[in-house]
Amino acid sequence: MANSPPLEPELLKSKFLGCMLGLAVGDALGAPFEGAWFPAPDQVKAVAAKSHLLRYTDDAHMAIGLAESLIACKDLNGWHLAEVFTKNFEQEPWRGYGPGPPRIFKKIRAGMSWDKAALDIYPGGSYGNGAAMRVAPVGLFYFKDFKKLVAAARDQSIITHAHLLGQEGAVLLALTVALVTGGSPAPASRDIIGQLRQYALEEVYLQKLKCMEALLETKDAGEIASQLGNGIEAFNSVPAAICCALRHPGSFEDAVLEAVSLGGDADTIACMAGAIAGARLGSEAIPGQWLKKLENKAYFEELAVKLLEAVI
Ligand code: F2R
Ligand code: MG
Ligand code: MG
Repeated sequence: MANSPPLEPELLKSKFLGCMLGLAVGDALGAPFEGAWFPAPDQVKAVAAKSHLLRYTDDAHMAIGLAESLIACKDLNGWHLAEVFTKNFEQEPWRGYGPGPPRIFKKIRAGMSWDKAALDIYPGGSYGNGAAMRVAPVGLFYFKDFKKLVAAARDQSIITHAHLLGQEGAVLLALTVALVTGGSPAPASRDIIGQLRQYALEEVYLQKLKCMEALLETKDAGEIASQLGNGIEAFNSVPAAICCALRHPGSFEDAVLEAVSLGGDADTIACMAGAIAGARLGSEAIPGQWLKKLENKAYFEELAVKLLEAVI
């Protein structure tokens, strides 16, 4: 981040680990509640406590692909990333992917260009939250350069989510991750909202960012879902996830449990909130009883460290 003093290497490592582990933990905690009606935080904790394995879904699976490609190419390369997404989906198609991406991967496998395959699945491209749910590694990789971050967040979207509303959801999520990664202490929640408002171009996001300030203080979490949404569309989930993370700047657990408790697209909202909360607070803030059950925990850690090595 421009004008900020450099962070201590150990602190930065903890933040990169916190982001990659946090998105996976959020996805796995939310997965049993995707489509549920406002589950209570205690119910979410109880289900996690009974599980032997916290299994992640397409959200974290695609974030893995994005991290792998950024590490391999040392930049966002659309051709390479499209191939990695396609290969990873072919290896684990059972991760609960949205309806559009598997059709796009088939076209990419048949030789279609990475920036064309998504254009005719939905009118104007998809505005689903699939581009935002996976974008956190872009926020880490480009946390010092917001111009490159915005371009990379859009390019990685175009592979599956070409609609401007899908792209903008990814830009806002990646920017939030970068803002909380680069500052120590991270900027105050109101300042983050103010910065996001300078980058938002689409009216629906501008309007929701405006509502978010008042929601920072509300006691009624149901208001978040009713004003910001809890659905599969990027504009109905990215603002809610950012809001949950910004409402709880000192607690990973509270941010993620609140995100799951919104119901609707619970795994995805919690994945995005977990990425932000983990990047802000570091890996030590993630409850150990969740971390020790996280599927492929060591691989998320390996990717976080390699992403960090690529940027310092
Ligand atoms: N797929 C799911 N959940 C379904 C249940 C999974 C089940 N548990 C299992 O085990 O299989 N969740 C995942 O999908 C979401 C991300 O979806 P993505 O990648 O954005 O998909 P898609 O198809 O691009 O868009 C989703 C829907 O948005 C609407 N939509 C998008 N663009 C539109 C447009 N231009 N016009 C009209 N509608 C548009 C459509 O309804 C799409 O189906 C995450 O929740 C992830 O967890
Ligand atoms: Mg999912
Ligand atoms: Mg979901």
